[in-house]
Amino acid sequence: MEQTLSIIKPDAVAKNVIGKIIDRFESNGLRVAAMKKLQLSRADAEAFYAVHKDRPFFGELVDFMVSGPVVVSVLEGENAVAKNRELMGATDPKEAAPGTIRADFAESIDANAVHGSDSLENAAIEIAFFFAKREIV
Ligand code: IDP
Ligand code: MG
Repeated sequence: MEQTLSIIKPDAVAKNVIGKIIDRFESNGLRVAAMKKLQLSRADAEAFYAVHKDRPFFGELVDFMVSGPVVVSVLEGENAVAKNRELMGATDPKEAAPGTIRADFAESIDANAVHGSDSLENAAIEIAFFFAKREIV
């Protein structure tokens, strides 16, 4: 059993497809162990994406992540980290495989509907960023 962090980004929340995205997880062997909707502050977004702080798109990424509310979840299941990444599809929705969340719900490489942890180690760090232990059940 693994846990991973998922974020439904502001573009997908604005499109009112939270339920459709969560259904992709639930229909593919993942369960929601924790979930909340919140508005990230600029400090939150900068801290969460600190690994990308030297990338040219960092400013745009932060602007986008604070542009509206997000839904943050802990997803649990067998190979949850890799399974979530598979269901998400490639970072650029134009390159995402048909039937993936980004192919179906995302518009562009910056407004790409979802975030998912890229390793078990980062999943633990990202889960702890958003959730207290007692909120994960
Ligand atoms: P990932 O979300 O598929 O793991 P990362 O490379 O970790 O992709 O990038 C984090 C986020 O930064 C992406 O999801 C996307 O929102 C944004 N991003 C990545 N590359 C670009 C780019 O070239 N232009 C604008 N935004 C980008
Ligand atoms: Mg990433």
